[in-house]
Amino acid sequence: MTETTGTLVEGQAIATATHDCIVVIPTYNERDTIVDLIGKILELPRFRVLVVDDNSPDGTGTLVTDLSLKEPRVGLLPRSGKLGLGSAYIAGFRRALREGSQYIFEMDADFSHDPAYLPYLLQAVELHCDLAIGSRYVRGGDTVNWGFMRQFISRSGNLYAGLILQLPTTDSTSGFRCYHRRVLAALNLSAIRSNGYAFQIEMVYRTKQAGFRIQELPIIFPDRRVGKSKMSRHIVLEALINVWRLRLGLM
Ligand SMILES: Nc1nc2c(ncn2[C@@H]2O[C@H](COP(=O)(O)OP(=O)(O)OP(=O)(O)O)[C@@H](O)[C@H]2O)c(=O)[nH]1
Ligand SMILES: [Mg+2]
Repeated sequence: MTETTGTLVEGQAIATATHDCIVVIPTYNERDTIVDLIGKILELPRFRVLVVDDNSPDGTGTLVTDLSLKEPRVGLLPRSGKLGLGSAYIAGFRRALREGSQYIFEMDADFSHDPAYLPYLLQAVELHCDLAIGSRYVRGGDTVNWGFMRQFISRSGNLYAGLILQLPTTDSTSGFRCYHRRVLAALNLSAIRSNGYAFQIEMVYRTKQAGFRIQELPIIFPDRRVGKSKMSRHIVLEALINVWRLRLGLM
């Protein structure tokens, strides 16, 4: 299989048998954390990193470019401007599939997702399921330093989506995940329209509809250490509406 060769595709080293895991990290203004985070991930020998940066005004992309020149396990997918989380992941997934990665992870850049959980998500997919989700709302999971409103929006949004779409998950908006490549290869990525939290919900729904096994694992999720949140009213509204669009087969 081409997955295990080490030749170059479009200037990027493709996955090898020893580096079969890739963490796709979308970034917009994450210069304070991205270098430390990548360093932690690279301590895991099987892992590579692909940052999808939307031309961050704070120079996140430049930092990642500098790292990628020294470290072949780091890649950058630059985009022209802030085009949204969902489309950043789709672009990253396509690249990861093309490069032959077996295990394709999603992760935020702000250290809310502790890289120490990566091997644990990987093990779940290697042994038991096709998609493993780091969950704040299963037993053993939790959030730290969240205000009442943030808790309320996240918990009620997850209940709402779970009920309407009959999801097998308690934390369907979590962006800390490991997909086996067979899931992303089977889904029609061009049909995914959601861009904010709705993107994560839509991906769980489509993964379940396609008959794949999904497992949640508990994570402790602290608030971002530094930098600014990209959550907006628009993102919450998109999620509320798209859940019904999915349910009614309109997207
Ligand atoms: N490429 C790209 N990345 C984005 C975009 N919006 C958010 N991100 C990244 O997606 C990840 C999650 O965004 P966050 O702002 O942390 O969202 P959140 O965790 O719900 O909210 P906070 O933790 O409160 O900031 C971070 O790594 C962001 O930099 C976007 O439009 N494009
Ligand atoms: Mg965050």
